Amino acid sequence: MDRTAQLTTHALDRGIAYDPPPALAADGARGGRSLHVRAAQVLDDNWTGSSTVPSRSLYPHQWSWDSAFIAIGLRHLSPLRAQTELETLLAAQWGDGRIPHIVFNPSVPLDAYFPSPDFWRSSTAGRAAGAPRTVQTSGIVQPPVHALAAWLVHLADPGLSRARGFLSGVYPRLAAWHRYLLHRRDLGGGGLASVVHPWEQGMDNSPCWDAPLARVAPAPARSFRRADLDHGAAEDRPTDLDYGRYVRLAADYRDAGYADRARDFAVEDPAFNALLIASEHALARIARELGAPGTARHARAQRLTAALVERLWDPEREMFLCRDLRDGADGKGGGLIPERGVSGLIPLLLPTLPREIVAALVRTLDGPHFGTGTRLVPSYDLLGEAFDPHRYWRGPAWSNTGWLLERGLREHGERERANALGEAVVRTADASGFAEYVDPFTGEACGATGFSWTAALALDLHHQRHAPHAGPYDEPHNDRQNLDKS
Ligand code: 9WN
Repeated sequence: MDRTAQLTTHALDRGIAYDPPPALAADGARGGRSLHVRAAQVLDDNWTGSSTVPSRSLYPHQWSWDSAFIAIGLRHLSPLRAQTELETLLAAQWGDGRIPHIVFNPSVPLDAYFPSPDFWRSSTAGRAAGAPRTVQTSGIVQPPVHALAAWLVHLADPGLSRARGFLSGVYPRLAAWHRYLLHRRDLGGGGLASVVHPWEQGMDNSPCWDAPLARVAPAPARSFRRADLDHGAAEDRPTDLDYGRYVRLAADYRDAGYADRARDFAVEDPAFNALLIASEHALARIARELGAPGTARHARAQRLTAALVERLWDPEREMFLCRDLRDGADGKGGGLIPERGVSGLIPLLLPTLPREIVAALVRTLDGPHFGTGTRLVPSYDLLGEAFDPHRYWRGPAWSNTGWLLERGLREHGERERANALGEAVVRTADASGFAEYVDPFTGEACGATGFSWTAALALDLHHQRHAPHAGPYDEPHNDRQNLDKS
């Protein structure tokens, strides 16, 4: 059997695909099982055969940015499964380039999750935008973490990746995805991508959305039935009023054939754009691996970083803010929303961020608005009026934002801070049963347990501890400079 076939057979085993390396097996052992094994078990339980559900109970389909984070962890268990996770998602891409935020599993009953496929009606309402006919999807998007994930997945096993043509298969789709965001979604005209629904940004009920959402007339409560409350505690979830507004925005977008133009809700978000930029840098690396120069993509990523600073940086608050495109004009088409969400720290990821902005972001992370003393970073301002340590994106700590900030700190040489944050994320993930989110002070589990990205990213951070020589893009440090010039 050749190497690819061997790997394929091995990785397709449904059990825990890889035995952990000895150092990882011993590390963090609890009840005789290591963190590696416990996290792998979650990912195994949530694997459907071609992708991974975020949670069997609460989110029983494939979600876009979840799959990217999941692939980043899965690469340590089965690089093949990690590649498949991304390929399955990308197969549901629309003709206009958008990657839908949910790809529905047809064998799951319609009432298991709301809004279900009969709400989105992708294959009819999305026809003009090129929705696929063979699979049902939602019509909105989520943050573009995918090219970054594809690059990290490739690096986990370049031999398998080349043998399967993984990067050459995903590259055109990822390029079309970025094109869609940069062209169709530049609703503010300043070069950044906008989100047209809070679900698109991924931090659904962040207080940053309260003001722009207040303008939206909610759909009547009797017109839909929430399925999330069958599985999650009402006090940990968005309110019914939030849901009424989510439904109204999504229905209006659908009824307009998912056409992109300025809408009731249109916001430029720092995390969404920072992820697009980080992914554009990753796409440059992918291009280079495929034999094309990545120079133009690195240059575009640098221009986008400058636009992010120009449009969203708030020097007084020392963090990035969201721009509400429908607010009274401030000369840049809209106004900055004066709320501190964790999203405004995520640009720390970006390699060409000006030095003084990096220093300011690190101060903000340590300061009274985000410094918890536990090292966990809350999703929203500890001193903000709307802060709630248990309610979804209004205060709890999430491991995906922890993972992104850990990476940002490492990128800018803040090794000790990165280590402390990474350790806090891993420890809390494990102790909480891989909870969806946690109280940032106590680590108490909130939302679903056995949550896929919590397990995947804990696994990734855990492996990273044992590969201290890897740089932020997982290449050895001395390869980095050459890559940046490519
Ligand atoms: C709506 C799946 C998703 C995450 C989001 C998170 C939550 C959905 C919901 O779950 O959103 O997309 O029903 O609340 O906010 O970030 O991708 O895990």
